[in-house]
Amino acid sequence: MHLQTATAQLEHAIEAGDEETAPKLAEFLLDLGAEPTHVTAALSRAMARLGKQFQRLDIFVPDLLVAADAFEAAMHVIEPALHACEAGRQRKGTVVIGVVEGDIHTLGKNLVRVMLAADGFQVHDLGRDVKAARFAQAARESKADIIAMSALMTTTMGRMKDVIDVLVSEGRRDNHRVIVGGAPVTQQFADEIGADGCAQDASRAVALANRLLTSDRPVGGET
Ligand code: B12
Repeated sequence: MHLQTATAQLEHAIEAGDEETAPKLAEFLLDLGAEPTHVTAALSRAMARLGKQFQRLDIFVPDLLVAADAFEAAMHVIEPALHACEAGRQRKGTVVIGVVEGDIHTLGKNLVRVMLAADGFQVHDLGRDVKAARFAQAARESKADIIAMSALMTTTMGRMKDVIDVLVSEGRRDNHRVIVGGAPVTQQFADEIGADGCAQDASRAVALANRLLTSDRPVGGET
């Protein structure tokens, strides 16, 4: 089977919520010599299409749930491949990552986590529905260089500012870089809430994290 055909079939398997076929096709693509990021891009495209169908009421929450399971199953195959690509890299900074309070969309955050870890960052994943105080506490305890927040809904993205407010009120804003992302998050929004940057996908998130750690302002400092 051709790379293009297998990629299309993988996207179809995600959209159909086929938890058994999706990882097999992901594996097959890797065997064909596809880059792991080629596969993750296909997974993301499928979810984006589902989002549009969901918005048009062509599909419903249970459809998204089975698609999410298929996505996760494929990611289990991709994750070791991503790490293998980056094997031998030296440890970079520490990142605390999570999905903000009220939000349970984890797939994007997981992809960012996996790619940051594969690039050599030490990543502490706080999971989903994470309260502002918890982000701040975890960052303090792990002396995180970067706090990475994900939000997928216009109704929850405002919670990102709460985390920055906690850091400011504790006098620790300068100890950590703050990066934000998720479908509704824009550069303008990141600027408005005083974040240090945002990125539209996991590869750009990794580039952003690297860029921030090599710029002037010291981070991960004293608590
Ligand atoms: C899958 C999905 C679900 C699944 C999530 C399963 C899971 N385990 O994550 C389930 C079924 C649980 C779900 C539930 C709901 N969902 Co939903 N969901 C989606 C959907 C279709 C795809 C999201 C996704 O996983 N994308 C794939 C990943 C890979 O992409 P991503 O998340 O965007 O992440 C990438 C980038 O954004 C970036 N990124 C992400 N995080 C970060 C963080 C940092 C720091 C950086 C730098 C970058 C970065 O990099 C990632 C990788 O490339 C979106 C549609 C969409 N367009 O986003 C709707 C969507 C987000 N959901 C929506 C809604 C309304 C809901 C529900 C309220 C539905 C309901 N009636 O119950 C609930 C909310 C539950 C809650 N409290 O959170 C709306 C939100 C509308 C809004 N207000 O903004 C959307 C936009 C659908 C729509 N078009 O209406 N959902």
